[in-house]
Parts: sequence; C-alpha cells; structure tokens
Amino acid sequence: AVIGVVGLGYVGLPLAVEKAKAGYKVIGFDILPNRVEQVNQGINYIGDVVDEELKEIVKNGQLRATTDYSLISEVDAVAICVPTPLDKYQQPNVSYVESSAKSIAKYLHPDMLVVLESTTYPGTTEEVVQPILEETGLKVGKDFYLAYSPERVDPGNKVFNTKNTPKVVGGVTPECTKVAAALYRSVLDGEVHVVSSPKVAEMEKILENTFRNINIGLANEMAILCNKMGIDIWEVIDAAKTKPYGFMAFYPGPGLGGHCIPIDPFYLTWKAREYNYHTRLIEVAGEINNEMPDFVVDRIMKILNRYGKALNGAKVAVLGVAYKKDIDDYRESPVMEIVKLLEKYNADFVTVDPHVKNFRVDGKEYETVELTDELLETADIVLITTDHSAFDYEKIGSKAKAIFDTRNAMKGVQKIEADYEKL
Ligand code: SAJ
Repeated sequence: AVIGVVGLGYVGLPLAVEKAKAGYKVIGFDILPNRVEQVNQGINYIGDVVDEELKEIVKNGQLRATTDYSLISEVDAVAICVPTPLDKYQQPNVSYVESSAKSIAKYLHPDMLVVLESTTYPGTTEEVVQPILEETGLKVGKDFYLAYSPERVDPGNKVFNTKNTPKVVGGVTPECTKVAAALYRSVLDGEVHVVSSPKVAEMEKILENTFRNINIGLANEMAILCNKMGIDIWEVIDAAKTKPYGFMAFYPGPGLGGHCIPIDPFYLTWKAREYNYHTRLIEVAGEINNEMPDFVVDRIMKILNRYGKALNGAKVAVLGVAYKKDIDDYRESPVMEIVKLLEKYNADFVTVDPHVKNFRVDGKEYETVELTDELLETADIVLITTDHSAFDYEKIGSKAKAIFDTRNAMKGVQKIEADYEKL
C-alpha cells in the first residue's frame, strides 16, 4: 500500500518515517519546496526524527516528498498533519485543514482512507472535512473512509515518540474506525484505542492539552501568590509531589509557549460559544499564563532597584529563547513577550540560546549571542527563561552579579555567589 502524509512538520515527518519503516511506500506532501527538497535529499530538520533513518528510507525509495498534490491519486491512505493556529482574534484557523481536504478531494478514489491528525475543535472532521470529500459524490463509510486521530508528539521527549505513544482513533462510521485502526496497528507499537466517533477523539485531545494549560495556570498563580507570601513555590511543589496518588506536578514558568498548549484550549472556547457555553476555566488560566512575562519583568525591575538601577539602560542577559528546554522551537515562546517588554523599557539586553541562532519579534530580527564569562560578569542581571541542559549553571552562579531564574534551573548548583532569586 502507498501512504500519503500531508504536512511534513514536527508531526508529519516522524509519522511518514514510521510508516516507511513499517514497510509502506510513503509520499510526503508539503507546500514548502525547501522542506520537500530537504526530505528528498535525506536531510532531516525535525529534532525527533533520527537522521540516519530518514536517509535510509529516502535512499531505498520508501519515502519521497513532493509539492505536487496530484500524486494523492496514487495513495491508498492519507494523514493530514497541518497546523491549526489561531488568527489574530484568537479564532481557530482551519484553513490549512480545508485546503488539504480540497487537494485530497480532487484525487479521492474508492477505498481511500483519510485521517485528520491536526489538533482542532470537536466537529471539524464531520463538519469541515467530510463535506469537502463528499462533494466528489463518494460516500463516507461506503466509498471511502474518514477518521480523526490526534497527534501526541512531545517535542524533545526522549522516552515517548510517534512509534510507542498510544494512539486514539475515531471513525465517522464503524467501518472507518476499523480501517483506520488497522493501519495504525500495522505501523505503531503503542496501544491503538478506538472511540465511537471523531468528536470523541477531537475532544479527548483538547482535554489533554487543556488539562496541561489549566494546571500550568494554577502553578503560575501559586507562584505569584507564594512570592507575595515569601514562600518558595518550588519547595511547595516538591513537597506536594510526595503524595503518591492524586497529585501531578506542574511548574511555574515565564509563560506558556509552544503551538499547542497555549492555543488548543481556545479552539474549544470558540466552539463552545456555538452551544451558548462560556468556558471560564480556560479563559482564566489563559489570563494568568499570559500575565507571566509582565510578572517576570516586574521581578527583575525590583532586583535592579536594589542596586539603584532602572531597567532602562540595564544590561540584561536573557538565557533561553526556545519555549521549553533542549529544543530549537521558539514559536509562541513567552520569551518573545519578554523581549518586547525589555525593548519597551529600553533595557540593554542580549539573548543567549545554543539551539536558536536568530528569531524575529514584531518584525525585528534578533541574533542570539555566545554565553561568555565576560557577558556574565558585565550583565547587571542574568534572566534564565529556558532551562537548557547546555547551560553551565555552576559558572552562571559564580560569575553573574544577579540572577532571576524562572525555571528553578539552578536547583542543582551547590554554591551560588550571585544575588539569586527565582519565580
Ligand atoms: N510548561 C510550564 N510548566 C509545566 C509544563 C510546561 O510552564 O509544568 C510550559 C513549557 O515550558 C512550554 C509550554 O508549557 O512553554 C508547553 O509545554 P509542554 O510540556 O506541554 O510541551 P509541548 O507543547 O511541546 O508539547 C505538548 C505535549 N507535551 C506533553 O504532554 C509533555 C503534549 O501535551 C502534546 O502532545 C503536544 O503538546 C501537542 O502537540 O499537542
């Protein structure tokens, strides 16, 4: 069988590689020619994909990429793994899903299986994708199969990956579920858990990510309160963690990054309004998470004040641009908001991130710099925003004058000479 994967990003490329490794011939589709080029040259650009594996399956002709969507006519099954962002009004943007469905509809043929993997509001598969495919006159469940199966990639996770993470699958009809589940079972090692409809699968994914969003919001609210009460929130969480049942540790941070956790819950908020329901918990958690960049900058202002320094003109070394440790992705990273605030207050800042060479904020290009002893010694304050393993925390603790640590990254350092504070 020939399998198609539409969208060769951090979800699609690992999936395409796993399907090729399982023995299928895979055609990857993407609108970005340079991505297609890189795949066809066996050049990997996704951290979680093993370079050699990609090279191997491209070399032996099992995986090839193209921008020519007419090749969808050659595939027996196709997975849609395209972005589902929010637009500037916090409204879901399912335009990539729609355009992918339209491209597939053009080449839809009897017995073809289509699976949507992008995280989206419950109802998308049956209200957006199904009508586009049925415009061809082919009937779902009879002439072709349609299912939803959420991706669960955790970028940088060294234990859980596309192959071994359990997968949830919900088909529009029982037949659709059966066909989709059979395909995943032939590729993945993890449990394939089937549910009664695409809506159940769409909603369970939203629940997973909203659960994280809300609990991170709780950790952040507790951090703000503990700071006012002079209590170490990190000590509190470590103590709570001793409860062997019914508690799951989440940690405060400089805000909520990534292209899923800050965004997915607002797909549900938007859809809930159609049912005249107002999802309060999600909004409040979002407000708290969005408040963290301001809270962080306020904290460093107070520390600089102790030295009679204003943030204006202060030398600030920002350690970490990526939205979480040991990855190179800075999409929706809260550091973008912190950079905007440091600009606004005319701080004299530089950013350091071994995984991110440059980034853009509000149309302005920033280059990250090398973390040198000189930088540590001359900075008025060092702000740790991402706890990358690559940072030498012993050296940071001994060379910096003042440190504000938003990740408890210095927890392993015995002696910290610097004036040290954490969230
Ligand atoms: N964060 C905190 N405190 C925490 C945990 C995370 O501030 O206790 C922050 C992180 O620093 C990051 C953001 O939240 O900025 C999101 O982190 P994340 O750990 O949820 O990681 P993502 O967004 O890269 O991937 C998540 C997946 N991660 C985990 O389950 C650990 C998973 O929820 C989804 O498979 C994935 O989003 C997705 O694509 O939906």
